[in-house]
Amino acid sequence: MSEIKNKFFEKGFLYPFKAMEPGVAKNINDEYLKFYKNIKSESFRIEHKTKSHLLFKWANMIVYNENILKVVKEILGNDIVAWNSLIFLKPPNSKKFVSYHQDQNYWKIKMDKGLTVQVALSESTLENGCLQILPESHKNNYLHHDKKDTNNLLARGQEVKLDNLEHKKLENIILKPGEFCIFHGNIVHGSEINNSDSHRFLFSIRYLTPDNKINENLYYNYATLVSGNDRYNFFKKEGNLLDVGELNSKKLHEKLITRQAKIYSKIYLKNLSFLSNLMNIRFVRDVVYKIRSLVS
Ligand SMILES: O=C(O)CCC(=O)C(=O)O
Ligand SMILES: [Fe+2]
Repeated sequence: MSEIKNKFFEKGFLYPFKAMEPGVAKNINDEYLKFYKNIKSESFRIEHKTKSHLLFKWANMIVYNENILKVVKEILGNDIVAWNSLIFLKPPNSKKFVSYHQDQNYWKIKMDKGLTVQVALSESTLENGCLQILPESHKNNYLHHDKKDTNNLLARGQEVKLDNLEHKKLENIILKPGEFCIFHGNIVHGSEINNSDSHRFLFSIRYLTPDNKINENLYYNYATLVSGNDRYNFFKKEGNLLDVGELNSKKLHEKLITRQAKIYSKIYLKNLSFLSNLMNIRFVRDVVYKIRSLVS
C-alpha cells in the first residue's frame, strides 16, 4: 500500500495538499461572491450549492483538477466518478454551522470506496469556522440524531453527539486558498460559526469508485467519470459541462435537484408533504425553502 493510502486509512483524513495557486482560488472566490450577491431566486440560492459542477465552469474545472485526482487515485484507484459537489458558504459573522456527522451513513456506499475532497477557495481558519475532524472516527459507526436548526448547513440536520474528550480531540483543518483536505466517507466532521468579517467558502467533492450503488430512494445516481473507466454502469453519466454545453448541463441540474427536493419534502415536510408533487414549480420551491432548506 502506498504511504499516502496507509496514512489516510489510519487517520481517516489528510491535509494540506495544493490544488491551485492562491491567486486562482481568490479569483474564483471573488467571482462567485459577486454572482452570489446577485441571486434573486430563493430556490436557486440554495439549489446551485449542490451538484455545482453541472453549473459552473470553475467547479467543473476543480472536479477534474489533476493535483486533486493524483491524490484521490492513490486511495481509490484509477477508476473514479465525481458523484456530487457542494458549496459550503458561511457569510461573515453568521450563525451558520455544520453539525458533527458521518456522510456515508446516508449514501449507503461501500466502506473505503468513497471520500471527500474539500477545497478552500477562501482562507479557512479557526475564526471563520474551518472544518473540524475527529481523527480515526471513520472506524466506528456513530448514532445520529436530527438537529433541527435553520442555521445548520446540512439539509437534514443530522448530528452525532460528541463527549468532552471527543471535542478536545477534534482537529482544525486550517487551509490557505487553493489548498485541500481529503477525508474518509465515514469520518465524523462538522464546523462552528464564522466569527470573522469575511466569507468562508469551501467546496466539497464526493469521489466514489464506480462499483458503488447509491441509495436511489434518497439520492440521484448520476455522476461524472473523471478518471479511468466505469465497467459497472451503475451511475448514469453526466457529460462534461464544456462538451454538452451550459444549457444542457443546467437542465440536467434542474431535473436532479427537483427530484431531490421532492424526495426530501416527502420525508421532512410532514404536514406539508402534499407539496412534494408541486416541487417542480420553482415558486413552490421558493416558498418551501423559506420554511426549510431541502437539498444539500
Ligand atoms: O464545510 C463544512 O464545514 C462541512 C462540510 C461537510 O460536511 C462535507 O463536506 O461533507
Ligand atoms: Fe459532511
